[in-house]
Amino acid sequence: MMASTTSRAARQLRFGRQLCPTARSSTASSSTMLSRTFASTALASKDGDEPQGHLPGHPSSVFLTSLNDSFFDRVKPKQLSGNSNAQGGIPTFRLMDGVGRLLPGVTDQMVDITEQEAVKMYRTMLLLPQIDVILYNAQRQGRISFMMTSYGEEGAVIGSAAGLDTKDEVFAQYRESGVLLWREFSMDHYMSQVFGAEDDLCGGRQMPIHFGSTQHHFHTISSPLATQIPQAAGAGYALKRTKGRENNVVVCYFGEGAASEGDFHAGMNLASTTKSPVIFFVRNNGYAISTPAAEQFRGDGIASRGPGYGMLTIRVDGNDALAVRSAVQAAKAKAIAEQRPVLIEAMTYRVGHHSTSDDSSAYRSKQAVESWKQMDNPLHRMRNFLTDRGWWNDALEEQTKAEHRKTVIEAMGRAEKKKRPQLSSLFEGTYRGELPGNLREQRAELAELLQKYGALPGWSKELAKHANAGKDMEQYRENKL
Ligand SMILES: Cc1ncc(C[n+]2csc(CCOP(=O)(O)OP(=O)(O)O)c2C)c(N)n1
Repeated sequence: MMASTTSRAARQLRFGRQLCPTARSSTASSSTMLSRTFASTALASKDGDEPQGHLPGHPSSVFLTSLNDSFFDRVKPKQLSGNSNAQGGIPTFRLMDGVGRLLPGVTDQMVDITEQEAVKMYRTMLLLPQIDVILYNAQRQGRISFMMTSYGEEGAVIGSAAGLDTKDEVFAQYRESGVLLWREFSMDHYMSQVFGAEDDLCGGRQMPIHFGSTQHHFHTISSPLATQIPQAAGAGYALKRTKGRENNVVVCYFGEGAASEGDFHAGMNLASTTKSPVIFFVRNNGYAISTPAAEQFRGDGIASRGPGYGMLTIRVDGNDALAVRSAVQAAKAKAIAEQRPVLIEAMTYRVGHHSTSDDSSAYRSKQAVESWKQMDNPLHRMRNFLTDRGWWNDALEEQTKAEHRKTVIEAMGRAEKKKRPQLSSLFEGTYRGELPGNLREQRAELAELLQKYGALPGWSKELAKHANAGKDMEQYRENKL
């Protein structure tokens, strides 16, 4: 009898909300706040269904009768509730101070890293600025078309790479080539991609630094922002359903600017509702090209959005490579154990220009950039951490930088001498089987243009850079095939 009354009441609540006015009126006169746990408990059905409240979601939500107190614009992390002095929004996890000493209360045991791994992290972090400076200059000299650097974000990129397994699936934005380097992607492959050489894994069809490598579980980067976010959610769901991949996660990198795209919201919700093991790793570096974070959103960074999707969330000091590594390790463990996505917001600063198409002095002062290079510098902090333990010294620093420089310059020299892919390959690879008619037409048009203009100096100089110097296109004149 009780059970049928209860389920009838639950149905009424769901469809007609009959009991709500009673509950509200009885509370309004007596108190400003009343837990509605009692109502939910009373309405739990006999066979153990979820208790039905008058609203979906949170059955223990309290009633408020103060209209003003009922509006809210921020989430209060549980670590801060009860701490009336706490200010400054969502807290940030860090292990090292600004110069690389462990914070009070943090022990080596908590950091839990071997000398070998810590040194590998720092060596890879040091490689990034070497590549950046050499390729940035190469672009300025007209040798490559485009370049984006990782200056200032070495800790976020390498710290996160170190927290993952090399078989975890990566969906990157474009500033995370350090993840590939951590996974031993060769410098020859790196340079072949940037120079669009014949042996580039992407067939020379991508803009520089838009890497992809199946072997390294690194999905090819796309220029349109945020497209990787719903793709990562889908891949996370696929991973969840694939036998033998129980210990892997998907990690999806993006900038705080990309988080303004609709795809961000679609991807977050998809991963959350499908309970997929995805780590969403947002690099909040303060700028989306020329738009400072303060003009991009009004909420507390991107971390504040996690709870909106019911997502476990952590904000981490992105310039503390060890804290990032620990946060990613913990996020991965939770994503697998609890079968749910995790959002990590890494707070960092983009020290370099957005890309070679940008001059950041147009929208921020050089002085501000210089002070960021000093403050919380990820490389200095990691170096001091190692030096304090006797794991690093000045001689190793100089030697490593010289080795890196040599490796980068030599690989660049080799890539620059390589031929570009033969022109006809431009039309291949998107479709399996027969080429669609529109692409056959375009291929024939290019073949005819080459016949007409190929001998002109500008054209012939470019054609000579390709394997077969464009001769492979002759067979496609007049849309013959
Ligand atoms: C859909 C789309 N809109 C705009 C752009 C142009 N664009 C390229 S990068 C970028 C800024 C992205 O900023 P953020 O995501 O914060 O990454 P960051 O470059 O700071 O690492 C913009 C607007 C684009 N590539 N795709």
